[in-house]
Amino acid sequence: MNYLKEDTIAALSTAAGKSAIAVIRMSGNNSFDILNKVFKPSSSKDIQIKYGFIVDGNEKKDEVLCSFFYAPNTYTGENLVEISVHGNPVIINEILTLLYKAGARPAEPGEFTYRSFLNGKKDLTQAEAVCNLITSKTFTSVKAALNNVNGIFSTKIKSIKNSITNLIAFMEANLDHPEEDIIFLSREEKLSRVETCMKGIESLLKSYKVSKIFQNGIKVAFIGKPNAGKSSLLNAILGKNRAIVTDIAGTTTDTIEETIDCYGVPLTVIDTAGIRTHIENSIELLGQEKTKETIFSADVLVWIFDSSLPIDKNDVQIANILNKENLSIPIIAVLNKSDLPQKLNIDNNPLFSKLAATKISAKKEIGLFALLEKLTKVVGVNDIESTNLMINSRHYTLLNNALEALQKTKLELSKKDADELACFHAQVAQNALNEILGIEVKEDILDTIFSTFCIGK
Ligand SMILES: Nc1nc2c(ncn2[C@@H]2O[C@H](COP(=O)(O)OP(=O)(O)O)[C@@H](O)[C@H]2O)c(=O)[nH]1
Ligand SMILES: [Mg+2]
Repeated sequence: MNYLKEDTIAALSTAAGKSAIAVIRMSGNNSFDILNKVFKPSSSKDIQIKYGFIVDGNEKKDEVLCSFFYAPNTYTGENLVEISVHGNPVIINEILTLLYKAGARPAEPGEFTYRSFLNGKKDLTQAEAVCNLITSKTFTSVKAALNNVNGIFSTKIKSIKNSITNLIAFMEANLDHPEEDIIFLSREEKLSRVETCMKGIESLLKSYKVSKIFQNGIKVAFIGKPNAGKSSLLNAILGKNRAIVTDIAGTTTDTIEETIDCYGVPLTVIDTAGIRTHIENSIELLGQEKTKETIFSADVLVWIFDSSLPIDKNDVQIANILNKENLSIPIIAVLNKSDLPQKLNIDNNPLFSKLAATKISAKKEIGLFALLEKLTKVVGVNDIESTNLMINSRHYTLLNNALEALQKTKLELSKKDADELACFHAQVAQNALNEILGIEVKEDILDTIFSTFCIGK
């Protein structure tokens, strides 16, 4: 133990895991100095903290700190209190029961954030990102979620929407004053503005695929014949002995799954039972069935070969399984055991020649970074830095709707005297963008969004 009293110490005080808030405590002479180095105060919020006791009549229930946040400068926009209590579920339940008895009711999932949205503290994209901020699995996805919470995504949407609103105003002016020969905005200028808006939307749509990968991660299955080194590769990538490695073929009979942060992508790697023509027992048979299921649910396959041996009937069997299933997912061939004399040649065999191969040694940890890099590229994550927004499927659908409506606007504008229809389609695009921001959005859509939140957020 390192119990030097002069040190300033810091640790998480609340339970580990995902929750609406967590408290980090720091104590020591340098606490304030250290905090000043990393904390940027940004609000003039009226906050008051009081020390005291939660009581039931005369009976003390816990020693607590109550933070009072005064409306409207609070998370929800209403008067808000945070009670810091001792982290024992018994105490927590007791205090909640007291609050409910005294007149509060249990909050629904996401209801604090819902109120923040209703009170105009956050638009819908910002409110949605609060949930992503909690569930994001890597630093990169946290950063993207934070950008959304801070309104970077909504600013982009608002700017496109404002251009459309502006354009609609010009078109309506023309429609309202047909008798006057004034041209408020030339046809070319209108077209060029529509095209600029379309480009803006297209660029956001492009980020969707990568954004989804950063949020949901990708599933990579390690397949190959027994003893190729699948479990060794899993362990080498994880940096720990998660799977049993032996030179006895058929050691891995169940699938083993772990998630790592691979250049910001949550990468779930799955070690599978080796596939071979000769099966020793029913456990191995079940294991191989599971391997096949894993192959179907994976986003990428890493097919591991033992490069110290020539191709054998087991490799051929795997090739046949993969060919038969006509899989559309990417397959990376990994030639393992590059540290041993090389006897494998897959180039001249039509069953394997299409595979782009990567040489590694799982045992000596050679070529692992190149393999991970290849994995992220294969799923379409090329420019990690460009992925700084969180675009979900709701946004994606609405952005597509907006784009389609702008395409129609453009088409009408290129015809003669079709300003009315052009104007109509521009309004459809405007509505879709409004829905992204949560303006005029239907109640049931809001319910669906906020019901996925955790209680207390
Ligand atoms: N020389 C060498 N041996 C390896 C390498 N990778 C795995 N092995 C050995 O090959 C055997 C089978 O490895 P294992 O990871 O259990 O293979 P699996 O059946 O595909 O999971 C073990 O004895 C490992 O130590 C490597 O890169 N080089
Ligand atoms: Mg294994």
